[in-house]
Amino acid sequence: MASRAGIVRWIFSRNRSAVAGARGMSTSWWRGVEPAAKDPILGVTEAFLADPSPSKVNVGVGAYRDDDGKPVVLECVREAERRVAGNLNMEYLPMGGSIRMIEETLKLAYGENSELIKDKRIAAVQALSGTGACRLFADFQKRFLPDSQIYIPVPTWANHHNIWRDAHVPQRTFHYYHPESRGLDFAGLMDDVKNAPNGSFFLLHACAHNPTGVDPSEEQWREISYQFKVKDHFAFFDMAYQGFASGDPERDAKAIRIFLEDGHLIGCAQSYAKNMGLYGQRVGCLSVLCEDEMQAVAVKSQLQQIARPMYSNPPVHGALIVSIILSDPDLKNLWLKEVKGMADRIIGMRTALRENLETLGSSLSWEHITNQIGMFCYSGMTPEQVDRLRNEFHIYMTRNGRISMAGVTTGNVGYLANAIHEVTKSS
Ligand code: PGU
Repeated sequence: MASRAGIVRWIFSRNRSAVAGARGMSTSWWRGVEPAAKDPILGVTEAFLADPSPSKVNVGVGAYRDDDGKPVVLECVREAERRVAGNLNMEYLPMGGSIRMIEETLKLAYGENSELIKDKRIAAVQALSGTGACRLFADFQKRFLPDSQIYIPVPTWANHHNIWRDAHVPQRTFHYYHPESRGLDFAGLMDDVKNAPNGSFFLLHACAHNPTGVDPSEEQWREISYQFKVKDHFAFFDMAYQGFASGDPERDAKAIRIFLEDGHLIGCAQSYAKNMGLYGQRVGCLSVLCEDEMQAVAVKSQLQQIARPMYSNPPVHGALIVSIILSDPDLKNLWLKEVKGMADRIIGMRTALRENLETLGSSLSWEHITNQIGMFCYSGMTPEQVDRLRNEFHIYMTRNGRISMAGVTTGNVGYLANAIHEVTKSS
C-alpha cells in the first residue's frame, strides 16, 4: 500500500505539473531518452549531405545512379506513371495489398508457370518494400513459433539484426564469408547448417549477397538445399536485388527455384526498390509457401492481421506502377532491358575501378572487385582506412569497407581509385 507521505508527494507533483502546464512549461517526459546510434548505412548519407566539399563522393547507400551520378527513374516507370496520372483512384488497397501486383510479383520469384501459384499454395501480402516484408515475417515467426530462432549469415545487411531483434526472435549466426579468399566459406556454412538443431530458421540472400557480393554457385545451392532437406530447416529468402546479380531476374531466382524443386516450404521477401528504382515508394511482397490452399488462406489472414494495427494497409502508388509494368508485355520487356542496363553499368565500373587501381601500381590484389557480383564491392578495407577516405578525400562508404558500385561513375572512378590506393598502399 502507498504510504501517506507517498500520496502527498504524488498529489504535490500532480499540482506542480498542472501549474507548469498552465505557465506554458511542460513536464519533461523524455528526459531519459538518449540519442540513438547513427545507422551504419543511412547515417553515411547524412554525413555525405552535410559535407560541403565539391569533390565529395557517396558510395555508401545501395542506390543506383546513372553515369552522371544522378538518381534514375526508369523509362518503364515513367510510362506507368503517365498511365496512372489522373486515371486511377487512390482509395485504400485491401489489407493484403494489390492482388494484381502480388500475382505478378510471385511469378518473378516462383516462376511464370509455377504450379504452386496455380494451386494457390502461396500466402502473399504486399509489404513496405523488402524491409517491411522481412519485418512482417519476423513478427509472424515470433507469433506462431515463439521458441524459434533465426540463423543470419556473417556478415549481412546490418538491418537484418535490427528487424529480428525488434521482433524478439533470438539470433544465431552462420559462417558465410571467408576473408582470406574473399569468397564463400562453403565448408563453414555447411557445418553450421549441419550443426544447427533440426527445423531451424535460416535467412538466405537469394542473390547478390549484401555486403559481400559473394553468392554460392548453382552446385553449392543444390548442396545447401539438400542439407536443409536432411535437417528439415526453413529457408527464408531475402531477395532485394533480383536482376542485379546477372542482369536477368529469371536467372537471379535460381536459388529459390532449386529449393522449390526440392520441395521446401520457403518464405520470401521481395523488393522493387532496386530493380525498378522504386526506393521511396516502398513496394514489395512477403510470401510464405504453404502445404495447401487452406493453409495459405489462414497464413495470409494472419499476416494481414499483423499488418492491420501497424499500418492498416500498404501504399497504393508503387503497387500500381509495378502492376502496370509487369502486366503489359511491352513495358515488361522494357523493364528487363533497363535492369540489364543497370547491372551492366555496374559491371563496367567494377572493371574500371580494378584497372585504375592496377594502373596506379597497387601491389594488392583487386581481383575480387570483378569477381564479386551485384551492387556492392566488399573491398577488404579496414574501418580506419574508410575513415581516412572520408576525412582526407570526402569519400563516403560504410565502415565495413563496402563500396556501393552503383555510385561509381566514369567521372569519379579515377578519383576513387587514387584515394583507395593512397589509404591502402602501406598495408
Ligand atoms: N534486404 C537487403 C539485403 C538489402 O540490402 C536491403 C536494402 C533491403 C533488404 C531493404 O530494401 P528496401 O528498400 O526496404 O526494399 N539495403 C540497401 C539500402 C539502404 C538500407 O540500408 O535500407 C543498402 O544500402 O544496404
